[in-house]
Amino acid sequence: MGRIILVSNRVADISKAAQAGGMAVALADTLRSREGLWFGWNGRISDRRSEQITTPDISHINNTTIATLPLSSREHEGYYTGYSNNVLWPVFHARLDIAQFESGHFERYLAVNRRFAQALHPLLKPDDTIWVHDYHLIPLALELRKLGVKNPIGFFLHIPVPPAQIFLAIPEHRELARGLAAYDLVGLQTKIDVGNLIDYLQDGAFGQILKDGRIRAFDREMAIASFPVGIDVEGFVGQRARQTRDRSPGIARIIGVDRLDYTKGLPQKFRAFSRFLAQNADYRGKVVLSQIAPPTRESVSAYADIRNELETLSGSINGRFGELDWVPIHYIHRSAPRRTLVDIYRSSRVGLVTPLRDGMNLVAKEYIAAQNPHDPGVLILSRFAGAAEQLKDALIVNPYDIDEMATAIKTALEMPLEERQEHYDSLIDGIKRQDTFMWCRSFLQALERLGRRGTLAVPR
Ligand code: GDG
Repeated sequence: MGRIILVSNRVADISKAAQAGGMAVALADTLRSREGLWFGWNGRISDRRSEQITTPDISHINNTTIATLPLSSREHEGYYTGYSNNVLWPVFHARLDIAQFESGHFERYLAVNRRFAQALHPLLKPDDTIWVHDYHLIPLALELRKLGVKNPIGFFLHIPVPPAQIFLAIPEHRELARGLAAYDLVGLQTKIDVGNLIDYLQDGAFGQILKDGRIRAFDREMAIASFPVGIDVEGFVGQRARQTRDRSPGIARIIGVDRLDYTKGLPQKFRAFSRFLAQNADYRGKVVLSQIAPPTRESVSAYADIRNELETLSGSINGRFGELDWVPIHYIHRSAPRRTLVDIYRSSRVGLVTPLRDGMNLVAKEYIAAQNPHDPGVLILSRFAGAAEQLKDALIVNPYDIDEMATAIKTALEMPLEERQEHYDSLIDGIKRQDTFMWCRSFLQALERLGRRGTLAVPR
C-alpha cells in the first residue's frame, strides 16, 4: 500500500493530537497505521526571502514525515488573512456583506499554493495518495498537475459550500472551479453542500453530470460526495480529567463552546437566553449560560467587531437580570483546557449550539458524547449546522428566530428523563457510527477506488 500524503494549511503536532482534538486525531491515527507525510505551513512568519524557499524543513515522528515551510508576512497577509479569511471564509458562510475583495490577494493565494506544490512535488512517490484539506488550498491540485503529478488527489472542504448565486459573486470563482476540477474526489460535509457545488458548476456552465454520477468539468472527471466529519468518541470521553466539584448546586447550566467567530451566532444565542429570562421570571437565579469563546483570527477586523458586540451584550444582559448572588451569563473569552471540556459538557443540562452557518460543528457531537446515559442533557442545534443533517433528534432551531430559541431553552430544561434518554440514545448511536475514523477511512477508500479507475487525465 502506498503512502498517505496529507496537506493542510497548518500541520498539527501529531504527538499531541489528542489534545488538539477532532480532525488531528483522525489524521494522526491514519498516519500511525500507514506510512505517510504531512505537509503544510509551519505557523511561522519570516521575511521576504522565504518566498523563494521550496525545500521544506523535514522531521520524523514514527513512520510519519513532517514537511513544513514558512510564509513571508506579505504571503501571510495575502494568502491567509486576505484571501482565505477575508474572502473564502465569509463567502462560503454566505456573508458576502463582509467579504473584502482586494486586488492582489488572490495572486498571493495562488502564489503560495504554487510554492507549496513546488516544494511538495520532489517528495512524492508514484503510488502515494494525496489528501488536501480546506479552503486555503483549493488550487493546490491544479498546481501539482501542472508539474506532472498523476497520483490520486482528494480534497476535503471543512466549511459549507454556499448556494450557486453566492459562489458566483466571487470575482475569481472560475479559477476556483478550475482548481477543484483538478481533484479526483471533492469531499464535502453534507448533501446540501454537494447539491450547492453541483448547482454552481452547472449554473456556471462549467460542469456536466455523467451517467455514473461523476462530474465532467474543465476536461477532467471528478467525484463530489459528502463525508460528514465525526469525533473520536472514546478518545474524547476518555480524556475526562476528574469529576469537577459542582460549584453552583441547584443551578442548571446551559453550555456554549465556540471560537469567537461571527458565523457561530453568539449574539443571537445571548439574545435568546435574555428573551427566555424575560419570559420566564421563575427561572431567574436558577439557570446560567456559560459561554466559552476562545479568541481566533484577531487580525481580521470583523472578529474585533463581534467581540465588542458580545461584550456589550453580555454586560447589558447581566446588568438587566443579574443579582448580587447570581450572574446569568458567564462569558469566558479564553480557551479552556481540552481535558476539562468533557466535565463541563457533562454537568450542563443543555448544550446550546446555534451557528448561523457551520460546515459540521463538532461541539454538538462532543456535547452528546460527554453525557451521562442515565441522566443525559439536551442538545439544541441550529438547522444551519452541517451536523443537523445527521443529528435529527436534537431540538433543531432557526438561529435567526430568537423566540423559537427561547422556547427551545425552556423545552430542553423541562424535558422529562424518558424523553431525554430517547433523544440521547438515537443521537449517540449516530455519533458513534459515523465517527472520525469512519470519515477518514471512507474518504480514502473512495479516493483510492477512483484512482484505480484511471480517471487521472491531466487538465489542459
Ligand atoms: C471547522 C468548521 C467543522 C473550541 N473551544 C475550545 C475548544 N474547542 C474545540 C471544540 C471542537 C473544535 O474546537 C471546534 O470545532 P467545530 O467543528 O465546532 O468548529 P470550527 O473550529 O469552526 O471547525 C466546522 C470542523 O472544521 C471540522 O471539519 O465541524 O464546521 O468550521 O473540537 O471542542 N477546545 C479547547 N478549548 C476551547 O476553549 N480545548
